[in-house]
Amino acid sequence: MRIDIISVLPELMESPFRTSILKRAMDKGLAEVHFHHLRDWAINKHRQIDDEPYGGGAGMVMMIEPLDKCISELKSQREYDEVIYLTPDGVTLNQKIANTLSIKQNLIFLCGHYKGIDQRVRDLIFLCGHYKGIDQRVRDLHITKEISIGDYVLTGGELAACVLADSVIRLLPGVLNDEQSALTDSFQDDLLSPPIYTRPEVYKGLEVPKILLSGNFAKIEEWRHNEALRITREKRPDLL
Ligand code: 6GU
Repeated sequence: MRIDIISVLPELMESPFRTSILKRAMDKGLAEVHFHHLRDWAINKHRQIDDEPYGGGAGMVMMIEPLDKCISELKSQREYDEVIYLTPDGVTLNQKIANTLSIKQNLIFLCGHYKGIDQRVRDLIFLCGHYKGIDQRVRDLHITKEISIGDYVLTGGELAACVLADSVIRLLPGVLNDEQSALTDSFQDDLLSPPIYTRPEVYKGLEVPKILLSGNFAKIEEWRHNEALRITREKRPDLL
């Protein structure tokens, strides 16, 4: 999988991909993440990429032209399965979306900043795939999905892009050591995970459930499933 991330602050996203599991995924060649500084497609020598909103008001708006140039250039190099705009008013990320994206080849993530991007870029989403109806000069400029990572506001889409990339990359075959571990995640079958324990069997009087020491794997699986149901009912009844 290849992810191209477009941002005005790519440096904000460097360390997550240089650490631990994501780093190993990159080192093994299972995932490639490329950062693109939007200012490299700026419209003038001041490297301008944003401007004041028409009609007045607070904050700056990311201009359409640098976005068009940047996305068009990337699309001239390879085909992309999705162009995803990270924005607090997008569809809320969940495990199902991560699963769906994890089987794609090439993705573009566009990080919003300031007040966001010019609405004309977002309006093109509705024309996705219907090239006939749109002005050919903007045929490369449509985003295909808008994703949020939750109902709160961040300073920009960069941290959200890292969250989205992490949720997708960890699902790629070979990224997790124990192939099973993504399959038994919370949410993977719409249930939260059952409790887990490790040595010692007793710590200051706190005991591990006896069933887990029994060696009866059928019973253990049954116990885990029932616990997952109980915990989900207790903490997230909305998932059931
Ligand atoms: Cl994708 N961007 C920003 N700026 N804030 C967010 C978000 C995205 N998702 C949740 N909050």
